[in-house]
Amino acid sequence: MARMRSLCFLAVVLAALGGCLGEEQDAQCPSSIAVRKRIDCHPQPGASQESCEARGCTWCSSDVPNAPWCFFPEDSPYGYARSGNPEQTDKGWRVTLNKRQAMSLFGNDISPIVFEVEFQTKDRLRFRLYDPNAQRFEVPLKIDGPGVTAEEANYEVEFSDDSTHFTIKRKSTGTVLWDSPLVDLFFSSQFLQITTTVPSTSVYGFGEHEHPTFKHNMNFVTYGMYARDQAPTSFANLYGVHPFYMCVEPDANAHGVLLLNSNAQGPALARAQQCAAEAECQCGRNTLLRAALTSSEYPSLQAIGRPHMPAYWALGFQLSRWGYNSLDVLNETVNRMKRYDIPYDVQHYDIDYMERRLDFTYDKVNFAGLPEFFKEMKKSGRHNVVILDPFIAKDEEPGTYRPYELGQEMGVWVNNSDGVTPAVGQAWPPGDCVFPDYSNPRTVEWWTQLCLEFKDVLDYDGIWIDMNEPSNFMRGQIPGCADTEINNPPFIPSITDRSLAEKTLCPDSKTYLGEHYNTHSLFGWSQTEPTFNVVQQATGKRPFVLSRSTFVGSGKHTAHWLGDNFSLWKDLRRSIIGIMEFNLFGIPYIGADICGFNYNTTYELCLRWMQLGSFYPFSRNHNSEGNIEQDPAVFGDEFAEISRATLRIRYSLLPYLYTLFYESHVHGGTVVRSLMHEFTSDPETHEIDTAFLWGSAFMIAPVLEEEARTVEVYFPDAQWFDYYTGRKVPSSWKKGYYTVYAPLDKIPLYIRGGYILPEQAPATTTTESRLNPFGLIIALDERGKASGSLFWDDGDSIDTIENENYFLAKYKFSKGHLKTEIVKDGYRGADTL
Ligand code: MIG
Repeated sequence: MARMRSLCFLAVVLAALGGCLGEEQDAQCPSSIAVRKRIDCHPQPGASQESCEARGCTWCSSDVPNAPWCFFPEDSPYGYARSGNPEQTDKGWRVTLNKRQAMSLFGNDISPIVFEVEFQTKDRLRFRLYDPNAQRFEVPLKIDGPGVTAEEANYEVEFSDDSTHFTIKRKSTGTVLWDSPLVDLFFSSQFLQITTTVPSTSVYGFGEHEHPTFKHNMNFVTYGMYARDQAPTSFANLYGVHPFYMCVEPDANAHGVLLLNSNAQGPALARAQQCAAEAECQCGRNTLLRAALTSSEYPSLQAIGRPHMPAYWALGFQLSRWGYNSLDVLNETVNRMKRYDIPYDVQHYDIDYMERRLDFTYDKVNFAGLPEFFKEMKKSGRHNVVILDPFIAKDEEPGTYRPYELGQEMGVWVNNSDGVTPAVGQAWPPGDCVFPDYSNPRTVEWWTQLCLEFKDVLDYDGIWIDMNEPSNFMRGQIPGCADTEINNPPFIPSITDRSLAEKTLCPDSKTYLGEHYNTHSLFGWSQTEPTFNVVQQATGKRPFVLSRSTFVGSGKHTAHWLGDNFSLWKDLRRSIIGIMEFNLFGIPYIGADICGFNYNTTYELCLRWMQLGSFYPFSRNHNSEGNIEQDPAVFGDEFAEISRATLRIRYSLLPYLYTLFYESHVHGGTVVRSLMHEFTSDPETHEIDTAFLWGSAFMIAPVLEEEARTVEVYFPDAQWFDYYTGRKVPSSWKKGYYTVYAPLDKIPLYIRGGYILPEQAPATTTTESRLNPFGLIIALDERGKASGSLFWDDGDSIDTIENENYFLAKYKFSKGHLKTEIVKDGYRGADTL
């Protein structure tokens, strides 16, 4: 039997929601453990009864798909036991754990280990498991808090009386949020496993993955995490790493858990019973498991850093294509966009603008006149974003390619295991290439200098950083990876190819922060902040950065898109899940390639995608090389008119969207959110991932199926108004699904009563729309009340909030009167509008 599991594996078990159904149990089994409660004792492939029993575990087959056949026995003598009493520390306490028996899954088990609890804030606690006798790699993210006493904290951490579990409880309700049996705990040099039980099956998060549903299925699914250049495919590890989940408790409280680890890892989710689920986490070598428990919204707390404030223009519609291949083709595209007057703010330039795919060059033949083209785009109120890859060609004629020569001189590359010679791989540029190590301050200096100089060549407004997993078109660098423990660990989580070197560098490569084994998934993250800073320096304006690889906290500096999706209806649908998840990960400025990247799109798919994509926070139509053109102006009059109309709705609501970004930048929280997020106590909403909200008040219910002319829309308990007519939906439409009409030219949109949304007359660019009159949409609730706010500033200056150069108004409507409270009057631009 081939079983797959991962390096950091997190399992989750649910408490009874009104009584459990019978547990499934195989009568033939020597064990009374319910099948769904089994904890895998042979997480690597190739288990047999012999190898299983040899390690003292129980072997028994099962019909339940993916259930482990080799599992820990009842009353397992393994794992760790507490030794002695907890000792007080600054912000909490710590206790020593000793291994109970010599049984090892992958060798080099560590004992004793320390379990430490810190009460960072009332709502956030962190626990760490570490080796007291060795310095191991830690993710260089400082997650700390002022500290509160155990009495002040809203959570209680306990070891059970018999010391076999540690649990975290919500004090106010007694709900157990975390419950780890110490017998399942493994802490060894290259393997870490922890299991826990969660209080419900409403579990969300874990990325970056393409998930078939927003709320996770718990039938022994495993989500491998390790940054990878991989087109979205179910259960494959993708570009970024976000080991975070949120769980909605049975009483509609919610908590989030971050497993702060950058090694290859693979949370697995299983449902222990009909009404319970179970989790395990197995991590890589040099692992410190640090879990930070937050209150309901992980990005709402300062823990990981709040999202950056995008420029106003960045909320406009954006166009991209890999494979314009010439300025003529691009010109034609732009002209037809103008001819149809389709709102459009940003043009992206993919690698075909470069000369032979060399960073910091442009193709002077096929894109002759590109610098002038940038200037014209600018003059028309638009902005330009250029792509840069992390690959630097090393074999150009001496004296002709400064990015390489300067980098070589400064010593900025990722090195081989010797720590001295640069790692050499192959990717887009001709010949061999080297990889800048952005975790090295010298590399940041080098990158900054080149990006600043390039600004004089192409007057860009933003930088798109692609392929920064980092990708490499080989398995490891030249000449391949040595067969060592670090390159071939005894256990590899369920990541694609079960190799840490496939499509990237060897794990033993050296970066400034440490071995690639530990820092691999931090590559894109480490490139992002320096790129943000240099764009800011180069433009003197609010930076735009679009990064493919992200990690915990990336939202502070970057936008993200969901990668190389396919022009398929399934991908249209799943993009909603992706944008909701990235909002949970603190990267609200997120979108998917509209009309799909891989494959040729079709008229209807692309049209429905333009409608949905008009409501992505990051709204960009992008296409891969060799596919038919798919910009909204290429399919003729009807298509262009529908796209124009939908984008004009987006543009008119941009003041609302911008205000939501302000809120998320200043207070945390999401911009796009699920219905569950707003109507948490309605269990029906927990499953909904076909519709979503902008903030609290604007529901988007797109058509997701071919030939469909209706949509089943769930209306949670609130007063809803049809956006198009301003009319109330029928008063009987409460807490239920209703069929609404959605002809080809319409995406169903609803406004929630009780809210005030600022709007502004739309135009072809935000540069123009920002000069138009404002309005307020006031949607009353059943009591005739509504409230809302408007944030406004000049849209692209740096730090307008910190410098108080902004306008903020709060609106309240009741008893037929609108009251405006000016909270901040630091920006005048809106006065006359
Ligand atoms: O190997 O730059 O995800 O958006 O168009 C492909 C070319 C490299 C991958 C990106 C995609 C981009 C493409 N890039």
